[in-house]
Amino acid sequence: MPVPKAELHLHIEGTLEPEAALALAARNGVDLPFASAEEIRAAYSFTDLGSFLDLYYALMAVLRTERDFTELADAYLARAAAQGVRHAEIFVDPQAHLTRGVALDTVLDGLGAALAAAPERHGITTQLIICFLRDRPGAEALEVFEAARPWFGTLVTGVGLDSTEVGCPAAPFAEVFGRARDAGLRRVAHAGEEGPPPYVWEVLDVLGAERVDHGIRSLEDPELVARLARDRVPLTVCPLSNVRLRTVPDLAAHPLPRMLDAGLLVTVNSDDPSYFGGYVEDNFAAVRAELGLDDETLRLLAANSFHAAFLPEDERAAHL
Ligand code: ES4
Ligand code: ZN
Repeated sequence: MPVPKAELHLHIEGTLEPEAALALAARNGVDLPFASAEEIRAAYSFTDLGSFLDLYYALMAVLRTERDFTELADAYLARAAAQGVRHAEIFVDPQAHLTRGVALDTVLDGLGAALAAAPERHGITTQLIICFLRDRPGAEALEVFEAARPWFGTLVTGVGLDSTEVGCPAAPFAEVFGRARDAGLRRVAHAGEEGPPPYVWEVLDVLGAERVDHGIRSLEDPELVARLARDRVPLTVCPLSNVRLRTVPDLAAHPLPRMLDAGLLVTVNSDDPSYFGGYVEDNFAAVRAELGLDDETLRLLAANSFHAAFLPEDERAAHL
């Protein structure tokens, strides 16, 4: 049995499996430049974050109706449950859908139906984090934020920041992150995936991020490591993602053990599991096999996931 854990870094659009993409393309009359699941999998050969994002955004074209989003999330939750996930804080990219004509209520109500059913159906509690695309304008993020207010507190519990990192400063999102704080939402941001330490400092100091997604390059700056350790800022690390996007040369070279040794609150997550070769327990199994982490360290990583989760203390305690 996989160890019980929380998944804190999971893009719901990144759970779209090739077979599901083809079925949705047929059902919705969407033309895809791929004729088979094998052809789609053959395109999963990435050289960096950008080459992945191109395919990730292209395949989303098949997601059109509320039902599509419900089925997408339900399929993820079924797989997550089998991998020991008891609590999932799920990212969604509303702008990736709005910009191609899919309305916000289609996305959020569709996901919301699956998430509402998840405790009974899959034994998983959930939260939803709306992420803003950092390669698009801050003003657009503000519009999406305001449009999503009806779902705050009930479905949407946080905001995040993702997509292209290098060359896209976080500062234009300071206003929307401030409004999120004022609205009682939690704040996370991708940083230090491809970008050097100043990108991590920026999401901490300018956005007030409470968790850093990836953050693997933080080790290059001892002062940053000291800050992250002192404040117990969780880092949601995604080992298989880092290998597939070539931010690390191979799993054996992954900085996860050094991050643990440095006293950082590290968690292991799957990011975009359909694209990166595995769900969260597959990531646990990979770091066990390739980094030689022992059972005690794996249990620590699982416990960290509940410490880093945005759960009320009584629910956190029930998992530990
Ligand atoms: C992402 Cl791996 C990764 N990095 C940044 N943004 C993303 N959106 C979806 N997956
Ligand atoms: Zn991510």
